[in-house]
Amino acid sequence: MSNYQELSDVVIKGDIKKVKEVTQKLIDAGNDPLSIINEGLIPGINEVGVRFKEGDLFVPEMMRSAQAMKGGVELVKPLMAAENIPTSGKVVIGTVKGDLHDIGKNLVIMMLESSGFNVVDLGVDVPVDKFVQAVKEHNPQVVGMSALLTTTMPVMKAVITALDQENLRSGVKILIGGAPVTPEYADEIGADGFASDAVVATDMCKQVLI
Ligand code: B12
Repeated sequence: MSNYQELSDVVIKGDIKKVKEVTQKLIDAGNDPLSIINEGLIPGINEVGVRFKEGDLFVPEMMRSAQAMKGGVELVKPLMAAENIPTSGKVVIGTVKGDLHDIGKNLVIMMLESSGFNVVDLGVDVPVDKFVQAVKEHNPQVVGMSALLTTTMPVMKAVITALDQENLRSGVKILIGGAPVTPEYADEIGADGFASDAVVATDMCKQVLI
């Protein structure tokens, strides 16, 4: 019998083969795909962060765990495939310049797409002008920015300032997220919202369209 704790443990170990195996078993046993992510994979990678901070493991291990987690997410992804809903809006999203973390951003994209949103993924390490260009080109209702490092959070402010300067804020809501980001920070830099996880992010994008 596989359980969520076992899945977290194999993410912590960075064992991609086992992560895939346990994820598949949980899927086969009929577990909810979102619970597999939220109760198995995410607690595992979060524990990796804690151990990294404490100096119990290092970047190569963190990298292996990230790869292992992605292996699990890939298996769950098809199960979240778009229910037959018409496209409800367009979101441009990226991880800001200097930051290579994309697991959380990709989960947000997965949830948005499975809720019928059309998502333009700018990837990681996205410079300010690329966000600005993308808003001009795609005319989205929402711009999403992800930052996982305290050192890259200020780039989100730089993007907002640039969009303001180009008069591109009307009709575009800016949502920010990532582990170190807070609602207070969102207020401080003039973002329209903050979401702590992919489900909340998707709900907020839906609200923008109402
Ligand atoms: C995996 C990981 C890595 C992997 C990333 C692989 C990848 N492809 O993403 C690798 C090994 C590459 C890595 C590298 C580094 N990392 Co790192 N990493 C992590 C770790 C363990 C997990 C991050 C993660 O994926 N979490 C799981 C996801 C699901 O959560 P999430 O990202 O928060 O996303 C959710 C929400 O925040 C929200 N959300 C996210 N984005 C968005 C966007 C929008 C628009 C919205 C609305 C919502 C939203 O929804 C998501 C889904 O629920 C964290 C620890 C942690 N707890 O955050 C450290 C952590 C972020 N890393 C850290 C550090 C220091 C580094 C390095 C500098 C290490 C080094 N010395 O080289 C480098 C930096 C590289 C760079 N330039 O970016 C520190 C940051 C400390 C700080 N205060 O800034 C952390 C906090 C670890 C620690 N405790 O010290 N890392």
